[in-house]
Amino acid sequence: MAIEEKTTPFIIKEASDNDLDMESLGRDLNENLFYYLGKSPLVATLQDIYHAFALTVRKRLLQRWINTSMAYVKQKVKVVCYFSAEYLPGPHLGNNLLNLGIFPTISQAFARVGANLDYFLDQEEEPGLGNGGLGRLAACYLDSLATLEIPAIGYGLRYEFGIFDQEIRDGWQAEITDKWLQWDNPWEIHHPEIAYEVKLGGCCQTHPDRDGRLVVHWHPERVVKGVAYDTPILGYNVNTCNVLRLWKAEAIESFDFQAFNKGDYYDAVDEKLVSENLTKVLYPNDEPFEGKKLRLEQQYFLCSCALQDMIRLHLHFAPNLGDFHESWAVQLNDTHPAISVVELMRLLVDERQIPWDQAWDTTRKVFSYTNHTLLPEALEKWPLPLFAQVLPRHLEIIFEINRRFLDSVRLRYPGDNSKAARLSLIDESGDRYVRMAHLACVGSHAINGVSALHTELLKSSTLQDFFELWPEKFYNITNGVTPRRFLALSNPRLTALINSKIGSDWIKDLYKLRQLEEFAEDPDFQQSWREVKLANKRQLANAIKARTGISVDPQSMFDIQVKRLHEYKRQHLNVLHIITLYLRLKKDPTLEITPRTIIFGGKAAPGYFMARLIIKLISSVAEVVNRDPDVNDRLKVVFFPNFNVKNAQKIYPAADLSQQISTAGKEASGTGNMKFALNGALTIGTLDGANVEIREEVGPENFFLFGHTVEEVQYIKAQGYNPYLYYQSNEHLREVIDLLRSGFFAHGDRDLFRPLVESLLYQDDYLLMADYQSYIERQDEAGMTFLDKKRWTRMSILNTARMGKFSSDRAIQEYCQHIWQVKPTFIELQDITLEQV
Ligand code: NTF
Repeated sequence: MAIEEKTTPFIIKEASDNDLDMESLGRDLNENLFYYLGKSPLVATLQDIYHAFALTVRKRLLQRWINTSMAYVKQKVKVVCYFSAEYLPGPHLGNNLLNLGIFPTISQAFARVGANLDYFLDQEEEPGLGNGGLGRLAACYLDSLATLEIPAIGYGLRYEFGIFDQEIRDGWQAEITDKWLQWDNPWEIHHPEIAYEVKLGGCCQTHPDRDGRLVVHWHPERVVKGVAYDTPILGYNVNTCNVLRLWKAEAIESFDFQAFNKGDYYDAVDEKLVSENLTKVLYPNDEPFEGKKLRLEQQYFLCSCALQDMIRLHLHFAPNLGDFHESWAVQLNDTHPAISVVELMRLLVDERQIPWDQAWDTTRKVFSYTNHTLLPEALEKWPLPLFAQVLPRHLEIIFEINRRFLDSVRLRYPGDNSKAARLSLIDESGDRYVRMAHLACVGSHAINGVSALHTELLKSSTLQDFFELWPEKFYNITNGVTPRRFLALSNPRLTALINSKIGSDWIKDLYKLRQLEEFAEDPDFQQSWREVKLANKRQLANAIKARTGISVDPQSMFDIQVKRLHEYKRQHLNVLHIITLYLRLKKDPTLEITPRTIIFGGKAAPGYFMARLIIKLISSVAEVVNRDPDVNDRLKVVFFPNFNVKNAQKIYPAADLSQQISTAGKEASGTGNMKFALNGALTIGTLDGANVEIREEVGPENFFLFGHTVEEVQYIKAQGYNPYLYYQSNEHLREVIDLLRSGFFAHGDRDLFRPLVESLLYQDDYLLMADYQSYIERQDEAGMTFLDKKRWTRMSILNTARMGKFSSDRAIQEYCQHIWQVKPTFIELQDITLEQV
């Protein structure tokens, strides 16, 4: 239709209520296949159809997104910016169908033509832009922000290679590069026009300006361009569609023409390659910190692009930056983006000549900081020479922040030099380092831990001096997970059963699950509950068979531990239990035991020797146990390769028992623990991280608790812990360790697992030996309880029913109220007209 014929000629996109009907969806799918991918339905592959379908859904998101951003601008709302070096959003298509409210109709439409929607959903390569809990938490928070209609932008990095894909070869982990971008990514929109220059290296000079004021000039060694790639993040059952904006590094000019003219083609291309290196790859380390120059450059690149973007947006609608803090709240997801405190100071003071005190006041009001770890080896600190090399101007600013800060500390604690040394942004106890956690604390108005226990430990240990200085800045905000992805989407059977009893309001208000309590003993409901679990277990059993070739019995107890491999998470304690069960069966092959399938999953940092060895140990024990006729299938051990969001969605719904067995005081929160319990798994766990609160909520009688408490761990260590004494005095433990060290699980090789055995006997930093006995006892109890179907089912229902607190919606509401001071903005779908644009 020609434009003149339209009744309202300026409408470029109509607000239509019917863009979700089958007819328009089907038409768009065909058009995308034809005009975008150049395929006829006859020759289209599964990947093509997925792609055309994704574009069809993206169109619906864009309609909502543009309405959302226009409403934010018009209403001049305060916006939350989540700064995170990692995001693990998982596959988008299924989640967007769910949030649009069209999952069931689409699934039926596919079924009508004899197709299974799941096959198409399975085509999506998930963005693995994170290592584990921290990145997944960021994704859950974006989901909740949109669902709660909070104006928000997620800022991050568009790594070309995300977390590696894991394969298991001969029992060892092999890392395969992740190629999530090998097919076009239909969810992102490339914005070459949204780009910023980021300086690196070089030196600084101070000159007087025309008015005689001293101004600093940073002469960088090189300049890289950051370009925006946007992914729409739709809320559940609302029109709010926020954005995840990821930065890709590019050369300022893709050719150095001077070099090219001289005929040096390779130099010309070189700059492009060097610049693009910046966002090439995600560092695959979970907790231990690695002080790599490129990593510091990545962190700074993220912060500089994001802050320049915010300032540009701000000045689009405001005359100056005077009220910047009233329009923006920035949450620092751990210290990875902490350099943004300094970058905002630089942008305000050096580039916009705002007086230091005013700039500092603004900065502190804008930022808040979440700490995610107490492990000393995970705390980021950059060697001064490296820092000076990459960010010379920022180091000067840090010195100035520190000078002023320490002056105030000395006034507060006269004569206490050790206090000042402990609080300082610079660690001067040996080689000098910049302490990023201290920078984040000083530059923020709020600091929070991620579980009640973790926050208390922060206040009494890691950040004790800061807590004494500024107790009013500290908050606890216990982590949460999104019930959309981790129940409604991943467990459709349980969702249908729950909905049949209490409706679907729980998807937006998880406390509503409490209404299930009244059915906990209802025999019919119990029966359906068990059928759902069994069906989910069958599905996982099929996946296990396909991935590993191992057959497992869906009737056995599925006892699961999935998370990054780390000594403090104690996957090897789980192995000690397996060997204990194995020895019992060897001694008495007729022994009655609860049949179990013990499933592991998780990646090890490529450079973490012990973590890799634990994977080899699990595979080796599995190989022996699974084949032994004395075991006769009553015990199966599986290492499920490549644990990621996609696989997680199959695993949590199929669990009977969730293993949360870290040494007390080591796991800041954990979020897998919440996903398991939400799906009706019972937990065997220590009093660590959010386990403490999960147990409080579900009731101690519905939780298998074991192990020493934080205080006991501290006491045992203070007394001079000797793990060897536990070996000597516990006969069963001794047999387990002896079998392990005999080479029994290593084809007679006594050396293979020696490093593990020796670390347990003579070092045991994570107290496996001290917790072994109580772990075995609680496992035995869990095994017995599992045989009592009614009791187990009741406990399982109560676990799900009492998980309300662990919704990421609750967590985000707390951030909004206590830290960000932001409110929801209702989004209406309206016509978008040329006049508005
Ligand atoms: C992790 N921290 C913690 O280890 C988990 O306990 C917690 O659940 C998640 O953060 C989310 O809060 C990290 O990954 C890091 F980077 F801080 F080490």
